[in-house]
Amino acid sequence: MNNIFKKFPFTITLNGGFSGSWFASGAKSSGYSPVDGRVLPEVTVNTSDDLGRIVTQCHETFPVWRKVPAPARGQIVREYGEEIRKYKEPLAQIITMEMGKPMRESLGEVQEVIDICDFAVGLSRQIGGPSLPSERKSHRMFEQWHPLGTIGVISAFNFPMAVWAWNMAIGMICGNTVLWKPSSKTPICAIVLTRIMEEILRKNNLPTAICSLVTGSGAAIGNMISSDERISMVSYTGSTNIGRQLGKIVQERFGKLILELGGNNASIVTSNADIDIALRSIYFGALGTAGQRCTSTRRVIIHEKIYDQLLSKLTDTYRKVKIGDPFESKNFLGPLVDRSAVKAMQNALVQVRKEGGKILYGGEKLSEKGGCYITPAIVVVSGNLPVVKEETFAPILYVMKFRELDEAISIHNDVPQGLSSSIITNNICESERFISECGSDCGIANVNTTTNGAEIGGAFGGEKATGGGRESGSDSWKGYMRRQTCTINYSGTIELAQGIQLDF
Ligand code: UN1
Repeated sequence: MNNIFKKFPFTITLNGGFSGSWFASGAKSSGYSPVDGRVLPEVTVNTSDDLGRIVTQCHETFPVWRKVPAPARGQIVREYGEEIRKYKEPLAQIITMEMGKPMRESLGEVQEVIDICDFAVGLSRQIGGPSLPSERKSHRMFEQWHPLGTIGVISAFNFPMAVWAWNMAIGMICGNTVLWKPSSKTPICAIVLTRIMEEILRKNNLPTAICSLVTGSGAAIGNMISSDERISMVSYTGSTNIGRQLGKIVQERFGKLILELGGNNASIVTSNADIDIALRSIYFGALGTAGQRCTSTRRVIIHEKIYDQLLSKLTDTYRKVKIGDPFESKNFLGPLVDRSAVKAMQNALVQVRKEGGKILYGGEKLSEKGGCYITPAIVVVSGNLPVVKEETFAPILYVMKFRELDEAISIHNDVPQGLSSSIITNNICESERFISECGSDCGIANVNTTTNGAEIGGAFGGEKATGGGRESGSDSWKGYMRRQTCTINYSGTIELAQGIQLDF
């Protein structure tokens, strides 16, 4: 890791907290790399007292930042994106080292950081509301959007850079200060990204606490962020269970929330599917990031006519998948993030067997260094068994059969989560039904492509137990601002709405 740090033109100290300066008074902790089990550099994490100080700084910086015109805020984000472009390779290496995703995907993740910065720069000249007809003469009514304050971004290990970047880039151009609590599995990614932002803000004579960082225990710090009234909005990406708890705390104080929780994404493959497209979509959907994306394909619902053919091709492809060191480009599947993820995968497989599922392939722990490598599993199930309804963050693909499309759609929707979905078909009626109001109940519904790998330009998020939040593109920026409806009377007299007369 120290060799990677040398590629940056500044020193990187691993004090996990930043708000104008780097500090951390908690314990020193060091993780291990899932790539080979080597111990990662020690990070000093924050205490709850540190957090209090960081929130104060970040919050007190807000009045300065909100007065910077939005397009000028966009220029800061533009400069940041340009800096990230320069360090794409070492940043990707840090991701791979810290959480184990293959380099090709880490490079993709850094690209996502760059893309959202570009998107936010354009957006910084577009955030605004409509002008609306007033029912009163010589009155003008319109909507405008104001910054919220400090936003707390609690992100997960699986996208240790991109998910923060979605929130940071949009949050910053909207005029908010941003406090980031990364996953405790990936503090180094967060320290380096924040360090780059510090340089940009300093160069522009802006208070560096605009983008602050806190590391440490997820439970303690997450709860504190959620209950702190000075944090106007909490954007949480992670499990449905934690999201439910944090959501209640934020809601209790009427804070704003963006929840990006579990997915249980399925692809329906109909008898009119191009089998090769189905195979490739499922392959990347289920195996990308070793099944550790919120959008990973976890279930495949296959028409009975092509079931045997597709399943046998899928199993053959799984047999051939190259598993190993994620720094080596020949390998498609890297390790899981840590040994507890391996355990969780094995537990789910034991459970599904008990519930009547049949493991067709995989699920073995491999002997590679670090103890985090597994073979991906294909499991045949009769439907949404209890364990199938849960999100296991691992490459387990549950396969089911259907006869009628309506039946497939109802199997598809019969899970608590509602993030992403896809249908593989060349029949326009089938695809239209799938994306209609009677089709997929997910926030993302794709045709002839993967459930994962969403572009930053679209709104990202899902329904039901996925939490309902939207981040990234389209009009997701509205979640980062407060709306104000204004009525201006230039009539020279007073007229009330709804025809109400004054009696004097
Ligand atoms: C996530 O897993 O939390 O759609 C984010 C994708 C990525 C983002 C996933 N662009 O797979």
